[in-house]
This record gives sequence, C-alpha cells and structure tokens, in this order.
Amino acid sequence: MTVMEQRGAYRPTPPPAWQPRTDPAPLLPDAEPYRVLGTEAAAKADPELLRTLYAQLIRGRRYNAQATALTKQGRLAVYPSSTGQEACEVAAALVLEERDWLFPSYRDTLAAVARGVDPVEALTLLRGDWHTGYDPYEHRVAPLCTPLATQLPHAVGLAHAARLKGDDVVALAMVGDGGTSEGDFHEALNFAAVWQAPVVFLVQNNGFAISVPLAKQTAAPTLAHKAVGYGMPGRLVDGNDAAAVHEVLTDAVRHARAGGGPTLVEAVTYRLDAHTNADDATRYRTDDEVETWREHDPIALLERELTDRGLLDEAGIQSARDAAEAMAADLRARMNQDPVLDPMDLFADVYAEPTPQLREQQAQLRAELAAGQEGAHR
Ligand SMILES: Cc1ncc(C[n+]2csc(CCOP(=O)(O)OP(=O)(O)O)c2C)c(N)n1
Repeated sequence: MTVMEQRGAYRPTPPPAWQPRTDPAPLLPDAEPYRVLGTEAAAKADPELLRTLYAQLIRGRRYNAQATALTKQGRLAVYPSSTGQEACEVAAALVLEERDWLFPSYRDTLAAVARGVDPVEALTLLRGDWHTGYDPYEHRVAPLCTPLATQLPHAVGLAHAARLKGDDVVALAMVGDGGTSEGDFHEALNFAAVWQAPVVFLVQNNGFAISVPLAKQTAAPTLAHKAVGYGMPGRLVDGNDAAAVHEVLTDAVRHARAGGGPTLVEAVTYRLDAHTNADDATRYRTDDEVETWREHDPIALLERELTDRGLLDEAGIQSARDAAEAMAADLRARMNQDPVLDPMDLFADVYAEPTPQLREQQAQLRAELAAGQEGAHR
C-alpha cells in the first residue's frame, strides 16, 4: 500500500476516553408547553380529579384575595400573592403522597395550605409573629423559604437521605424563574442528577422576578432546557392548565419514586397581582399584558372544560364558592384576633442545643423583660 493510500484510510476519531454519558434527545422539553384543557387529552382526564382541582382553585383564589385584604387591614405584614398561579400551587400539593415532602418558596403559601397546613399557621411567618408558624413535620411541608432557591438543596438532601435509608419518599421543590439564576439552583440540580435523587423541581415561570422580566434573567431557550445540562429530563407545561400541571407532575413524581431520578418542570404562568402588597406592578408592565393573561385564567380554563362537558353546573360552581367563602370568613376571624406572644419564644427551636451566644442573649432578654415589668409596677 502506498503512503497516499495509507493516509486515505485515516479517519478522525474521538479521544479514546470520550463517550457521551447520556443521549440528550430524550431529556429535551417539548417545543411548546403541554396542555390538556381544551385539547383531545382532556377526554382522558378523571372527572373527579378535575372537579377536585376546580374546588381547590376557587378556594385558592379566595385565600389569595383574603390574605391580600389582611395586609391592607394591618393584620399581615406582607403577602406574596399567587393569584393566577393557583393551578401550579394546587397541583403541586395534590400530586404528593402523605409520606412525601413539599419544599415551598415564600410565594407558595397556597401549596402548603392545599397540602393541609392550617391557613392561619401558614401566614404566621408573613405576620412576623413566630418562626415558621407551623410544624413542618405534621404535613411534611418545609418552611416557606424567603432566601431565593435555598429550599432546593434542602429538598435534594432530604430526598437523597431518604433514598439511602430505603424510604420511599419523593421531595417536590418549588422555585420562581428568578430563583433559577441562584447558585443554589445549580448546586441542587447538579447533586440531584448525579445522585439520582427522588426530587421534582417545579419552576413557576410567572414572567418576572419582582420587576425583572425573564428576558433579562436568562438567555436559555426555555428554563426547562436547563435540565439537559444536568442530565435530567426537562418538561414544559402550561402552568395555567391545572390538568396538565397535575399530569406532568404526577409523571415526574412516579419517575422519581421508581428510582428514575429528578425532573425539572417549567410551568409557564403569570402573576396577576403585584409581587407583594409592597410592590407597584404598573411600573414595569402594561395593563394590556395583564389583560391578555386574564383571558388565560386557570379557573376560567377549567370551568369551561367542566361545564362544556356537563361535569359541572351552576349548583356545583356555587357550592365551590360557598366553601371558599366559609374558609375566608374563618381566616378573617382568626387573623383578627391579637396573637398572644411570648418574646422568649424567639429562642425556641432555633438549634437542638442552643449555642453559648444564644444562651447569653436569652439571659439578657429575660433580664430586660423582668426589669421592664418591675418598671411597669413602680
Ligand atoms: C438570595 C436572595 N436574593 C434576593 C432576594 C430578594 N428577592 C425577593 S423576591 C425576588 C424575586 C424572585 O423572583 P422569582 O424567583 O421569579 O419568584 P417570584 O417572586 O416571581 O415568585 C428577589 C430578588 C432574596 N429574597 N433572596
């Protein structure tokens, strides 16, 4: 063979140690957000589930309105409303088994309530009264997290530990679009995928991180695409379609429970209210934009599906509204009672074993309170 013929036989090959770890194609999200309501897929949805979702959405909307009203009455310091995002909130709570864990952000009071947390206790933190306000172990709902994305590594740690112990537990962690820019988001997703931890990450892409629109947050094609870089499936879903969010999350939870590892779900939704009662949303978005999203309201979408198919009538709608009103009346009455607080509770449940500094501060406060009481008697 001539030298030229030998050269012709040469084909460039990858470096010997190189091989793709996973085929990226199955991990990629759909081109468009997955929808059920108003499509052929709706016929397969369980009517009882749809009715349950509907009642919960109505209750959730009323809860958001009541909590927002309480901020105006001075009964609540701050409330980050999830009006417009109720489908995500409710579905996240309903897809979990009792033994599972929910890791909410500050916006996800409704998910906590839908999972069984007392509606008043869920607001205690936002009233500034007491640490978390509810016992996280009672309904397996971690504390509402204000530092962005910190709940995500917590969820991964819990899920990984459960798996090592042989417990059949899934953790579902919720985060906003802005939270995906945090280091904790990266660390959580990376660890979850490497460990194949039974976690579901639900990103509620509601368009804004306070006033920062998604376009200034990321250059990724979608937030669901971020999953591929970590080696987990990314799913894109219409976050206002309660049936679709429920189905996608159910699949992701099942996948995690079966040992398939984590999933990143991006739910495309919209925050109809301001960021909190302390925010003026008209400074950064137009009324037209808000109106466009009102036409895609999660309650209206589900109500149309149910009434069109004869699964819900006027009496059914009224009964869901009455139940929501009763919940709101109870919430109002209980939130209007002045809480009885012991300042010494500040030190309770911070650490299993208080640090020397905490003990010192505790003694100081006790002395100050005693001195104050003595002063009051003089
Ligand atoms: C670590 C950290 N940085 C900044 C903030 C201040 N902050 C509170 S809410 C928020 C926007 C978060 O937006 P997003 O994650 O999209 O969630 P959304 O409020 O829309 O639900 C910011 C920057 C914070 N709470 N924590």
